[in-house]
Amino acid sequence: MRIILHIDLDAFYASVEERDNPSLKGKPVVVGADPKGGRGRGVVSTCNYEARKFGVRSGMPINFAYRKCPSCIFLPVDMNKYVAESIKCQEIFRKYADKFEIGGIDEFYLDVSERCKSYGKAEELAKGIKRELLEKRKLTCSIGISSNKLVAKIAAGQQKPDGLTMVRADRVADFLAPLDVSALMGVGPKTKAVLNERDIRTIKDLRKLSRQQLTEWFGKFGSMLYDEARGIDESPLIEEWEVKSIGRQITFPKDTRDKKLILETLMEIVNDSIKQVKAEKLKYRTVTIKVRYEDFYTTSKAKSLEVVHEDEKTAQLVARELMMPFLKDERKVRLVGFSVSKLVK
Ligand code: TTP
Ligand code: MG
Repeated sequence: MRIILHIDLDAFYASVEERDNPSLKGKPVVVGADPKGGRGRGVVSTCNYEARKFGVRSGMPINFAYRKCPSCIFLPVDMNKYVAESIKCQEIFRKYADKFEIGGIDEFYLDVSERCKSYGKAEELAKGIKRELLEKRKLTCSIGISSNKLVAKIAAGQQKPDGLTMVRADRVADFLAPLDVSALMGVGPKTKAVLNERDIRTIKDLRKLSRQQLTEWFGKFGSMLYDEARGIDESPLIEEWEVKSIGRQITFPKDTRDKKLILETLMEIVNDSIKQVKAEKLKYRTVTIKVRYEDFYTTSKAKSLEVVHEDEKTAQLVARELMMPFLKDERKVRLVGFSVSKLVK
């Protein structure tokens, strides 16, 4: 039998900003695009729990958020800072795991089956993780403990922020029964609508359907849903390094057609990005560049390399080659971007 922990940091980007700027303490904070007094474009990345009281949510257009809470403090997204913080947190969490999987920038799975022979031990371990995170990084997280990834993740979301929810193997079915079907992996608005139309709202309702019925409606995913509704999930932890990409972009102070300036700027961000790649002991396989013209038309081009690289030289050459055709355009350039992906440890 396995014991799996799921850790999800609370209001991650906003918590990092609050920690680093104590004057924000207790105030509603939104991290995302610039609201420009209600005329801004782009969305909310996240917000702290104070801002959530006003109805602000991740993914909401930033000017909606501004209307809901003009007194909120709006901060830009500082991705480099959050990536660096995520890595610091991982260093803490990894020590507590037999196997470790990165689920996203602020979520992690820990298989602790070998070191914890009981749920009681796992609960103590989880408390230790929370203590060390608070002490060393001044952050809080919510942890779910159960017999697989699916239920551990759902459990982690039950008592946010700063929660700890343990669902022993024999309690899984009861724990899931009253929850909304959207709690399950892969059930988005579309699947939920199909189910709700047939009056299926909770996971308990979902269990009334046969595997065959669900497969008819949803194909292979239907069969997965049948298992999920019963809390069955055998999927192992995937330990591979999974940071999606590392990159930068720069908007020129003035739109420009100056090829030299554009290429120099591109090389600067190439070098910055590769520095980060090296610092994180990664290698890259794919190079992407991005161009936005004065009319905001935005385009990008990528190239995948035969083997992985870690040097600036290759990145510079490929980035330059990818950029050349875009410099033939009549339009002035407003922004250039660069990133590497397919990263491996
Ligand atoms: P989440 O863990 O979904 O959200 P959160 O950590 O901000 O808040 P919670 O306490 O509910 O866990 O996402 C982690 C980070 O990912 C979040 O801080 C910002 C980013 N993010 C986006 O940029 N856009 C989004 O739509 C979501 C959901 C998250
Ligand atoms: Mg989170």
